[in-house]
Amino acid sequence: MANQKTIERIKRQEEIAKQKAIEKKIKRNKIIIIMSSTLGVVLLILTLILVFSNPTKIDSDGNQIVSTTMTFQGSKDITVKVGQPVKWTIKGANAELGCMDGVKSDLFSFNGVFSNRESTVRFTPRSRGTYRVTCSHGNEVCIIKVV
Ligand SMILES: [Cu+2]
Repeated sequence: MANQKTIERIKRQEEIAKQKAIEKKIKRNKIIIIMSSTLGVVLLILTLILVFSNPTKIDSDGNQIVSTTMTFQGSKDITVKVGQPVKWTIKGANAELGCMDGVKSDLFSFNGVFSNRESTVRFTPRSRGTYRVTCSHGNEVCIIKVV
């Protein structure tokens, strides 16, 4: 009888040890999941900061390189630095952009064609500020921030 009890006790202890090992494993997996999701969130935030801070690219001639797409809704707003020439490539997304083929602002005027092609607008912003870009008859196409 005493032997039987001892065997049962040992079995119980073994079961408890097994249970503890499983719990340890689960705990470790939880830590791994939390760490990797934290890392994922951090990477996502860094990517978003990089995308939205929109660091200006500079070509070998010192031009600030910007490119956007022109649709019937206009173009994405751009941010450029003061005193440095800008090479702004605008790609027309639609075949017929109509009045939006010509754009103007206090920084430049451009009578090119964006419909179904890519055109480059060049200007050098001389003073900081927020500039409206409009189509040929005055509707806002986008905003240029000079910083
Ligand atoms: Cu218009």
